[in-house]
Amino acid sequence: MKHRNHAVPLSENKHLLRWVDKMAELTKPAAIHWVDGSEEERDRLYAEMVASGTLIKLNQKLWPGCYYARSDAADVARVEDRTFICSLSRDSAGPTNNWEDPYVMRRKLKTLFRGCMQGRTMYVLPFSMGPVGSPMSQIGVQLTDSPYVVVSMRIMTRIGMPVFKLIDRDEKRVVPCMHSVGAPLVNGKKDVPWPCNKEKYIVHFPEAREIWSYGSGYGGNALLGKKCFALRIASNMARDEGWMAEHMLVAGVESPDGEKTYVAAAFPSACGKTNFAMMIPPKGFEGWKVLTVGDDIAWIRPDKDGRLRAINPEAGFFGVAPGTSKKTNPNAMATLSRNSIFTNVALTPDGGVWWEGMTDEPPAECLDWQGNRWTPEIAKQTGAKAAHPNARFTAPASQCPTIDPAWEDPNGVPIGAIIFGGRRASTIPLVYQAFNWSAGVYMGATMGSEMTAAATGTVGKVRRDPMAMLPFCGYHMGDYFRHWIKMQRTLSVTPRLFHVNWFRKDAEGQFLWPGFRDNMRVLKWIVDRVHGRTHGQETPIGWTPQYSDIDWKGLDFPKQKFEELQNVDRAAWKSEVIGHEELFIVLHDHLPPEMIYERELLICRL
Ligand code: SAT
Ligand code: MN
Repeated sequence: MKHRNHAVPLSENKHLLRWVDKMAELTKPAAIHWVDGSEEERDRLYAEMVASGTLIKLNQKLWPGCYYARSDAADVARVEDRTFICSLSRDSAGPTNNWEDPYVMRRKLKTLFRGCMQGRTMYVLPFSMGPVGSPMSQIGVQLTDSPYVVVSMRIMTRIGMPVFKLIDRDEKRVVPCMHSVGAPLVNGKKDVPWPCNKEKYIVHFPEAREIWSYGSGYGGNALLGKKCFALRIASNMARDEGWMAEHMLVAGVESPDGEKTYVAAAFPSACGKTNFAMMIPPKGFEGWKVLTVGDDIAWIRPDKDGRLRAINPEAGFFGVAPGTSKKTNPNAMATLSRNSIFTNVALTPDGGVWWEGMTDEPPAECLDWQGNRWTPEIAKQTGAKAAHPNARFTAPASQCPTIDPAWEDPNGVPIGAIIFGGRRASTIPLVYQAFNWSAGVYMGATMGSEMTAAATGTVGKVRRDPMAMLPFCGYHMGDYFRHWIKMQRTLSVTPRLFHVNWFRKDAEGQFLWPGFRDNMRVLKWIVDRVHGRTHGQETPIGWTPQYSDIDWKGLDFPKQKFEELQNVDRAAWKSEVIGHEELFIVLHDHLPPEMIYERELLICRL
């Protein structure tokens, strides 16, 4: 292949060319690189980053095509308190988002971005969220001074020439995504492996459909197709256009006789969406299969027959590494075995990677996520972790052994059930089904979960996280509930709505449920409910399975323990409902009346 001169624009779109000029004028990069998405380009970027110290090339015999990065110790997760929804009015952003006047914010951003790319290359990175050309897809262009972001986005989205071609056809609005690590190389300043800035801004302009991100190179802060576009901006598009942008995995359940049922499931970050999406059925479920469409984000739209269909807007998995193993998720392990990027895990002496939970036996020694010597003894003495708790793998979805044959279907897959779930030590049963759509919306709206390391904050504290969208809904949460309620009117078949909790504990603080593969037993009950062929027992909170409704083949699980798991404690639920108030009070002036009715009905039933 002829070597491409990346300084030459790869698009003829006047708006795009003008915008790139304007942004270069503002940020003053030393060079501009138009990203074609080729393998040659990828290899060159990897080689440059290895030379500059940003990446370490892993042992290619053990980890073919894999690279390793250590971030700055202060740039390790999404920064929710630095994330802004700058809608024209404060009211449209709602009380759960940080808001700033868009004019004030634009002025601030201009100051921050002025000259911020000096000494660096500005990459012009076109990407498609969803299969290129699908009617359900959207396109964006990210300008970034981080080559790490370029190679990561190459895995996580569809990038390069095919997208420039789409842009040149000028049929779809392009979402401009401006990104800088905020570390100009001026006055002979030497570069560091992970440039970033102490001051961080992750900014969304919902009306202009625009994203500006400054100061961070990590995950959802910097890979702007992910949470910024596919959730915060897309939730605004979806509300306006009658579809849904959700923080959900999508998986297909195939029965031994070939019946296929797709489910979408909303769990907060780092609560097991990736494991669930790639589940291997347990002993006793021979012939059953779970196939993976997506592990994090779903775009869902009614088709012409009034059925909800979903696509995965992403093309890769940005999964939490710690805890991932051949035992807990062999499909993820196979997916990440090649052509992947590892960030903030540990580096082993043979040029491989390791993280807590990957193997039963830790390596005798390794370098931790900050490059310090780590041994199991040091860990015992100091509590030091080899991998950061939010260490991630970035791996191509196409490499997943259970990837669904329809995962790139431009029209998406039909959704039979939507499952909500959180991490809750008490009160919430293993599984229950909402009585109907509006009760289900209430169920999703009042979801709570103990916080994890995926965001900076207090790990372990229960926070209300409606539909797992609290940090990702790009407009007023009350209006978002209203949109959910309204969606039902456009449907002829409504998916059934469920709630699961794999994390309930007994009085001794031990998990009651084995989880992982055994979640298939719960999933099978859900699928049977969707097809109307199993029993549901009426309780104050919804329909629940009885012991005999669950398929226990291959697992010896005592009935009494199941009943403890499913127990609806009325006193605990009464305080749970008071907990719901906490969020409803702040949303009150936008809350749809259905939420109040559902709450009253629930209180009456209790
Ligand atoms: O950092 S990301 O937002 O991409 C991952 C997550 O928190 O789910
Ligand atoms: Mn997520």
